[in-house]
Amino acid sequence: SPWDYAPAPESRDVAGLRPSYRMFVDGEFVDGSGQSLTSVNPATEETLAEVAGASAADVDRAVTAARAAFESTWATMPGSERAKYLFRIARLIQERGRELAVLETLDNGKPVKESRDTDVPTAAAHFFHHAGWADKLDHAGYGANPRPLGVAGQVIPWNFPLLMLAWKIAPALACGNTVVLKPAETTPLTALVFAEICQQAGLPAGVVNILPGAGDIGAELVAHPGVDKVAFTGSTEVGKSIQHRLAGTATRLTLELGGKAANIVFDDAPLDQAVEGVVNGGFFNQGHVCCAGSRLLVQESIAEELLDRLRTRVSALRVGDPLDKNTDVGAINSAEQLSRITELADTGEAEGARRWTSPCPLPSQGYFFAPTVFSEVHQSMRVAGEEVFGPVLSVLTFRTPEEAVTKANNTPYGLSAGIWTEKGSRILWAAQRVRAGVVWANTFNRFDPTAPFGGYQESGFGREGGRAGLEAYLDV
Ligand code: TXE
Repeated sequence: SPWDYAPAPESRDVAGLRPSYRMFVDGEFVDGSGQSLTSVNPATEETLAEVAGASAADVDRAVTAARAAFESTWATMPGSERAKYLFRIARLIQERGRELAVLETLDNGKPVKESRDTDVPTAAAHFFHHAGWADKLDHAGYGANPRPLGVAGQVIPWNFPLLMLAWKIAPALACGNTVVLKPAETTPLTALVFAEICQQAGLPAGVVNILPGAGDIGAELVAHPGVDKVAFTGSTEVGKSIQHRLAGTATRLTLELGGKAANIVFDDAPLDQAVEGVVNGGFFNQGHVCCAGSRLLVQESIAEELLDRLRTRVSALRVGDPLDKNTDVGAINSAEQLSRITELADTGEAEGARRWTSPCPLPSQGYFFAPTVFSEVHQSMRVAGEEVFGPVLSVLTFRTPEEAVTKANNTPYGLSAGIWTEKGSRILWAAQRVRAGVVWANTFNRFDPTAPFGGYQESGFGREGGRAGLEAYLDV
């Protein structure tokens, strides 16, 4: 069987796990005065570490430290000096890459080949890219004096803990802002190793502060009057609540929320390549991806053939131990997320879609969900409209390019889309009509710090990466 292979697990010792972790405020690791968190390995359900939790008073302390650092050093330091710190941080992420990859995999459940080949190198790339901006802002056509905004309050989710941190912190620091960041409650560990990296890089105290905590601490942080700019990545529901909370204040806000991306496969598409892209779109990172290609729109004439090939390919995905370098699909991040996925997938069957489940055996312990493909899906079904955020792909068909675009746009979201065709003219035609912040052509899930990433409609507003991402942290 395709799953018979000699496992070559990455050693968990590499992660340098400690029994407990403290929060990072004003350049020091300190105890929190809030509810402590327990970090659990979702692949085994074992406890990894106890983590200090922040209270409202800790939020206040961290924002005060960030303000002091902003005013005393960071904002007025020459960009060429800030660049040196960012380059140092980037290099330290690379040097400690294996440790970070294994720790991320333990804490999050994602396959180590993904944390090793995507999360960690892309996080380092974001620091390298923004380091390169820090000393050029005065010459980038913004006029005499582009200014940082002040203290950034940043809240991130659990699906790409280190990478989302890099997306948030690198541009903020490059522009001269200081940061208070709250990682997600289920995945705080790599953020705290990142805090160590800040110390190692000699970053001035207070420039970066990391406060582990649950949603209530995120709510305290975004509403703190000392915060000038809020950047949030997470659920659409919480994003909307933050928008309400900040209405009428002068706080700047960018939101990166959910998605329900369409991967559109035309009848002239290079099919082998399309199958790989569809699998990547649906199952990369267990489908815990805001821009996941969770809706496959396939042209009717090739639907059967594509589905056959897809099932064969998905059958070969190895689901299991995330530390095994051969694993393709790891663990679902939490018991809560597993039950959300299970519930939503069950509605697909109840509403009449055809359910196919990968025959790959699942481990007996841990939070796992077998890759699932729903065919005969109609647009009114919940699996076609709602973000599953799990390894579940819904397949719909279309006859004409116009119908494909209409169906792709039939969503309140608008984060990403994929187009598969040999025709360049069709790529341009469809990309202009699909309402999505990112449209990939004959590829999927490509991330690069030079390219702005962000959504339309209920996927949020603001961009991360590229020049647009930088401008979210500047007054010009
Ligand atoms: O998200 P939350 P959850 C979607 C996905 C998933 C669903 C629920 O569909 O199934 O959301 O996931 C912090 N004020 N996405 O519950 O609650 C929280 O502590 C400020 C898509 O994990 O939005 C965490 O740090 N902050 C998404 C972060 O928000 C608050 C990624 C995200 O948690 C808060 C994650 C509040 N009131 C989930 N409440 C994407 N765009 O990639 C919670 N938080």
